[in-house]
Amino acid sequence: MSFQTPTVRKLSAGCGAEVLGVDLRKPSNSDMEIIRDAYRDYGVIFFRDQQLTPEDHIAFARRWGEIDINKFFPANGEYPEIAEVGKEKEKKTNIGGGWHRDLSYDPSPAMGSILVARVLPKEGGDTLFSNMYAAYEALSDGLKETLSSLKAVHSNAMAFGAAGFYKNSDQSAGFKGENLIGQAVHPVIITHPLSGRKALYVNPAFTTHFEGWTPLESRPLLDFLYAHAVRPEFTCRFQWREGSVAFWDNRATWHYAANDYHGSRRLLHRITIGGVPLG
Ligand SMILES: O=C(O)CCC(=O)C(=O)O
Ligand SMILES: [Fe+2]
Repeated sequence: MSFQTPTVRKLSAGCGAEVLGVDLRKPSNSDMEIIRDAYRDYGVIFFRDQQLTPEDHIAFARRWGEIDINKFFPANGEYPEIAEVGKEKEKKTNIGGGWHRDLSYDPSPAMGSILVARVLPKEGGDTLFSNMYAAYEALSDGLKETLSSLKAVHSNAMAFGAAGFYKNSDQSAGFKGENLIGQAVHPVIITHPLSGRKALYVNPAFTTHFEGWTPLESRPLLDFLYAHAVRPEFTCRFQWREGSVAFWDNRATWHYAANDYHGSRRLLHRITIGGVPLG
């Protein structure tokens, strides 16, 4: 039991917050309420100086919902619930090295992930996030209106298929499931299931086109949205330290893993929590 009240401190005006003064091995009910509110309000939250074993990581994740076991990433041998997000020192390709939200190609896309630092480079390897509520809110009324009637197709083939990015990179040996590709259709603007707020939902890694439009017709508007969505005002940048934990909401944010630590190893443990269909 912790007797301290956790403090929530924004990481930047537009995105993310640190929740300080909580031990994730044994959060009290009131700690959980503060964490839940911060998660809903900021889209991504960060913790410092944690000491989570893999079992603690799994137990904390289970408090949020069912664990989604990743079809593509290498699992940690002993714990199938934990995906290994890593880059060995001789590799050049990292995981998540472009702006994206995870798993938007699933019909019920994952709620979010809890990422725990295990091995960090001496410098570099930050993770950036962008707030898709802010991105939506900053659009003109005219474009909001146009987007509100559109749906988009999301596919994992470009990233995880046999001809996809990872299978044709120096990370290919670690990836599996290239025969499990699939797609889903979601509204371009979702109403977030926890906050009730509207958020932009297309993303550069997985969205292929607007439903009923060709990929070529879709490209210019998607490209505009992708450039808009990562305006610095909507983003924050998290510097990992030993003991750091990030917990993001895939529906409310995008993320980007900076690939600026060639020659060093980096390893994080990720647990993903299942989600619901989006409307
Ligand atoms: O390594 C990171 O910082 C994030 C990688 C990523 O995109 C993910 O785990 O979903
Ligand atoms: Fe990711």
